[in-house]
Amino acid sequence: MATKNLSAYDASQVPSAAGMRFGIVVSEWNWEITGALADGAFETLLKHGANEEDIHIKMVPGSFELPLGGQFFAEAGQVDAVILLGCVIQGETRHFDFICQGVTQGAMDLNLKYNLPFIFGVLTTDNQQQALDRAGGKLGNKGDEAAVTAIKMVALKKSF
Ligand code: DLZ
Repeated sequence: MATKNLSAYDASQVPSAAGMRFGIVVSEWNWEITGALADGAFETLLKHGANEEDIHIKMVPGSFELPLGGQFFAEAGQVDAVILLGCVIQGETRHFDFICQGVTQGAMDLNLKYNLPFIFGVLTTDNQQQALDRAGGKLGNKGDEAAVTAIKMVALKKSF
């Protein structure tokens, strides 16, 4: 169980996102949650200096499709980082495990294949309340955290 607020960070330690280009891929499944994650990520990128026209948002049907949506961004070649946002909630079957395994491995593979940051902003929770708590609720917003991670990784890459 997360014990820290996902939106709590030292803003002075975040590089400027001015001039950085971002793709955001959002899963439509559990939209009440993922829409809030997307809002958090978008607002956080703007807060740190990204230009609105440099942030491109695309939807995919479910979290399983997030890696392919991310790959479409990479193949188009016009972003510096891609944020993958989804929410997988435990059900009665093992579907949860297969989706989580697929999206996690898929995201890692993309990072290394394209030498581009693909940020894992997927909530994997036991129930809806845990997800709400992490999508703008009492534990902050994982979308904010994903955006900050994206900015930091783009800056890191530029530093080499
Ligand atoms: C099918 C399914 C189920 C049962 N649960 C979720 C979920 O909790 N979160 C989510 O993002 N997607 C879910 N999906 C849809 C799959 O991610 C995927 O879209 C379908 O299996 C089609 O490939």
